[in-house]
Amino acid sequence: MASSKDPDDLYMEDIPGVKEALQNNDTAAAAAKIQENLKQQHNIPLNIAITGESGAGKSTFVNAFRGLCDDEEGAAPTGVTETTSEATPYPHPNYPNVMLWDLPGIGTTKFPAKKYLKLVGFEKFDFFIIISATRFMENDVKLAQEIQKMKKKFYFVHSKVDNDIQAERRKRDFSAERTLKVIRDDCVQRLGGLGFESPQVFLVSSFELHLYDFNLLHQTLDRDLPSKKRDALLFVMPNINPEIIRKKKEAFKRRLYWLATLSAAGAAVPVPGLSIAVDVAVLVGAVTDYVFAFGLDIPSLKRLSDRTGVPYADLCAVIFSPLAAAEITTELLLKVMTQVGRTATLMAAEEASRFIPFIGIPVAMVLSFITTYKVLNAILSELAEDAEKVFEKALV
Ligand SMILES: Nc1nc2c(ncn2[C@@H]2O[C@H](COP(=O)(O)OP(=O)(O)O)[C@@H](O)[C@H]2O)c(=O)[nH]1
Ligand SMILES: [Mg+2]
Repeated sequence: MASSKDPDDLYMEDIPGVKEALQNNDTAAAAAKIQENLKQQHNIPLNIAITGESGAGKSTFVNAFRGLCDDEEGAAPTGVTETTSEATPYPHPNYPNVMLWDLPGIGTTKFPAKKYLKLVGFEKFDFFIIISATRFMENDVKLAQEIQKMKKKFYFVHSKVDNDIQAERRKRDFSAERTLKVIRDDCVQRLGGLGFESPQVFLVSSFELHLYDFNLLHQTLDRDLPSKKRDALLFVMPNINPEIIRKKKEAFKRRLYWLATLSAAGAAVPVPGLSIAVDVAVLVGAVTDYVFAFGLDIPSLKRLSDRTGVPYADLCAVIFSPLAAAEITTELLLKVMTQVGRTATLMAAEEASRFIPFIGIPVAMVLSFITTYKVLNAILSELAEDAEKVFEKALV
């Protein structure tokens, strides 16, 4: 971001007209604008194309990215010979606005790159991931060049790197680092020979996304994506390290401001035990979002258990928040909010009051803002901590 401003402050200015509406005491208009904006943020589409030769590991990557086992219902079929020449969309289970497209290998379609891209409908994709399990081929390069011409982004991924490591491990002077460097150099050199000067190549294992370059791939995509699409990608990222979890928390924290303002605008029902009135449906939506992004909903936890072999009960055992591994209902959320609201420290109040951008609003509104901010912030922190504990249990 080319601004020296606090990113939180930038967020505050994001919804035009809200501040004015509140200053004019038009709380209904302010609430409507915020709600509309939150809804839009939630539905930002992201279409990711996965391409590469048959057997490269495209379908396996699509499943791993979505946290699915290869034999699960809704998973892309793997280890099968491609029979279709069309791109197959696979929505993320928790965020159907994010779609992974399993593309046929260009070789299987027998089309030149330009025609192939037209056939799969290249316009709709935000970027392409070109996968190869062996060496990148002429087809891969031609495709990349054509994608570039279409002003789209692409990323080279060398898959099944766990196999490479496994094979090298037998050698006496084995070093994982050195092996990875050799593979990377080889890919780069090969692509150079085919006409691509110093390309970036990511080494990935779909069976072990938390190792190797998958995290680097995310960082690179995050940097290249337009800012409004970054959170969409972030929220579907598997929890491959504590850093991802922290980033998710920060992204949600920026949105807290609007949720708190919404409750300050007060078009809502009162919460017993707390001196606030909130739009409970919106809060249920927000907290469900936290739980989904952290992978703490029951289906996500079950999938994680299936993928890692760590029993579901063991994963649940490290969870603290009553909102994780549970169905989030209005009743449950109100109960948790009341409990958290009573015990949440005042620390967050100061933090929250820093955000209130309009002076002269009624004290009740300020209180409502701060309370909602505090309560949601406490819930968010608890869930992030749970996500970290689950991550540790499952992968460390
Ligand atoms: N060891 C290992 N095998 C993989 C990996 N990705 C895919 N495979 C295997 O490679 C084979 C082909 O994978 P698939 O996803 O069907 O390839 P596609 O034809 O490109 O969709 C399957 O047997 C997968 O299990 C990986 O990261 N590591
Ligand atoms: Mg496939």
